[in-house]
Amino acid sequence: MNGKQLAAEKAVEWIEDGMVVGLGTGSTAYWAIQAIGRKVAEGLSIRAVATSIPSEELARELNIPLIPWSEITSIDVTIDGADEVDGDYHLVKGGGGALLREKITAYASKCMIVIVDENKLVKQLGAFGLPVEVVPFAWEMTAKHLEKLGCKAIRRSHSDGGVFITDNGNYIMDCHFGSIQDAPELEQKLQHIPGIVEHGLFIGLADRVIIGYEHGTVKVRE
Ligand code: ABF
Repeated sequence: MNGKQLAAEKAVEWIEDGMVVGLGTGSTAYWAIQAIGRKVAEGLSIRAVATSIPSEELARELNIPLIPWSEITSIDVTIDGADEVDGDYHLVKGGGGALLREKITAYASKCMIVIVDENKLVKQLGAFGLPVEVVPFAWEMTAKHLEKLGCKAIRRSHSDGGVFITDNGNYIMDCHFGSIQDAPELEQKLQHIPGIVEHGLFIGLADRVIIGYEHGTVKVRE
């Protein structure tokens, strides 16, 4: 098993019968959903919500019971990946383009477990372009407002050049700051720019961080 798989398998140990579970997005969350699928096949009784259409499709393939958001009042545990994790457990997420649904899910969760391999640990956020979801209307103007914060904002596109559209019909601006000195301060500034739907700074949302190492160990930080 690689670090991502180790972290994912460990995280699933916290899932118990009767829970409502948030299913993350990305290649690390993929392994958690696979592990949950195995436990469901062995009789674990849970209900789940997914943070993206691909994760929803994977859950259906694995017969993990999905429920509408209208039927839940909270989520017990969400397991999701991240692109960067700093020492304060602030995260950069959204490399997979699912940050809006991921943040809605994390915010509604009693416990959010972040699963990463060692490569995601950073001293300072920002080397990874901060994903920001914006509405298509006047996106170029929104990009200008983002760049005034000190980044290069690039609209995400697919390798074939087509514009990346989120599950919610919006664009992703990848904002290259180089380094983010004060993530909470940047979060406050982002909240005030009209046209931004959500951003990939997850401040104070991670309750537990599980790190898988290539040499086979797993660390849990509460
Ligand atoms: C998702 O996990 C995204 O927010 C984040 O970009 C991604 C991390 O990617 P991976 O787990 O594939 O390394 O939650």
